[in-house]
Amino acid sequence: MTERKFLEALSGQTAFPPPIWMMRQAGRYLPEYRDIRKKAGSFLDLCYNPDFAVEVTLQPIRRFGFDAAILFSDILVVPHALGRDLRFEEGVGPLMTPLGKEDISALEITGVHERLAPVYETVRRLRRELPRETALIGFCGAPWTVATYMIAGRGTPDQAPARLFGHSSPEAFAHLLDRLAACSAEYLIRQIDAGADAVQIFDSWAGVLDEASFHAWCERPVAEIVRRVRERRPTVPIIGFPKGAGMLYAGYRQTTGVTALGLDWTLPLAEARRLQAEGPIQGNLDPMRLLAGGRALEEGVDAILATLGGGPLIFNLGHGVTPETPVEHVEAMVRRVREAVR
Ligand code: 1CP
Repeated sequence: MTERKFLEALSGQTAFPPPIWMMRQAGRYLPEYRDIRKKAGSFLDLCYNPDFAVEVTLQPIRRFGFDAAILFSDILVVPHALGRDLRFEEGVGPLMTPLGKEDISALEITGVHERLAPVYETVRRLRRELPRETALIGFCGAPWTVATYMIAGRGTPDQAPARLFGHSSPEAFAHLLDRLAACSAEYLIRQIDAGADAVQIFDSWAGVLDEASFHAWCERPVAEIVRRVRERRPTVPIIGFPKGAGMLYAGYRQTTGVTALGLDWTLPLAEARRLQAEGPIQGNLDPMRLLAGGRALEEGVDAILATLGGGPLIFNLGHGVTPETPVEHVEAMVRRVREAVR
C-alpha cells in the first residue's frame, strides 16, 4: 500500500486499486461496536466520550485496514451544541424539539466550541493512535440537512416540514442556514487543527429539492463553509456529498469549491466518469449490493472499478452501511477492491 493513498486520490492522483473506506464504517453491523454501545449508555454519551469514540473509530480500521478513518460522532452534535435538545431513540433515530422561526435568534452561538471540546479531543487522540498511512476524516452535516432535523424534530421521508418552512419563511430560513454555515465552518477548522487530514460535508437530503432551492439551500451554504475553511486552512481537501443530487451534481464542484464529489449509487457510472474528468470522486456502491453479497456485490464492485478505476477515485458506498450487513460481506468487498487488476 502506498502511504496516504486516500490523500493522494484527493490531490487528483490515480491509483489502482483505489483507496477504500465506507460511510458509517463504525456502527451496529460490528459486534465490537454493539459491545461499546452498551457500555457507553446513550448514543450521545458515546459521541461525547473520547475514550469510547476513539475506540469505535478504530474498530473498522483494525478489522479491514481501510485507507481512511472517519471521526465517530454525528451531524446533530452541532445543533445540540447550539442549545437544541437532542436524543436518539432505539429504532426511531434522532428526536429534537421542532424549531420555530422565533427560536433561530435564540441559538446559543457563544460557548458552542466549548461544548464540542470532547469531539476535538477525540480527533487529537485519533491522529496520535492511527497508523501514519491511515488518513483521518473530520465531518459536519451541511446546513440544509442539519436544518431538516431541527425543523421536523426527527427524520422524515421527504423533508416536507423543512421545505415548507423554507418556502413560507425564506428570510428566517436563510438566517438559520447562515448561522449553521458559520458554526459548521469553525467546527471543521477546529477538527483540522486537532488533526483531521480531510473533511466531508454530508448533505444527505440534497435530493429532495427543486433546482432553485438546491442552489439556495444546498450549494450556497456549502460554498460559504468551503470559503471560510479555505480562507484559514487552504490546503485541506474537502469532500462534498450532496446525496441524490442527480443532474445537479454537474455544477456542484464548481459552485461550492469542494475538492471531491461524493456520489450516491443512483448516479449513472458514465455521468460519474464525466464528473471525474474535473476532479476526484468518491463512491458509489449501493449498500444493498453489500448487504446481498455474492454476485450482486461482485458485479457492483467490478462495474465501478472498470468505469472509474482509470481516474482519481476513492472507493466507497453510495450511502452508509446498514446494521444488518454481514461482516463477511465487507471483508469480501475489501478483498475484491484490493485484489483487482487492470
Ligand atoms: O444506535 C446507534 O448506534 C446509532 C446509530 C448512529 C450512528 C452509528 C447514528 C444515529 N449516527 C451514527 C454515527 C454517524 N452519523 C457517523 C459516524 C461515522 C461513520 O460514518 O462511521 C456519521 C458520519 C454520521 C452522520 C449522519 N448522522 C448523517 C449523514 C450521513 C448519512 O448517513 O446520511 C445523518 C443524516 C445523521 C442523522 C442520524 N444519526 C443517527 C441516525 C439513525 C440518523 C438518521 C436519521 C434519519 O434520517 O432517519
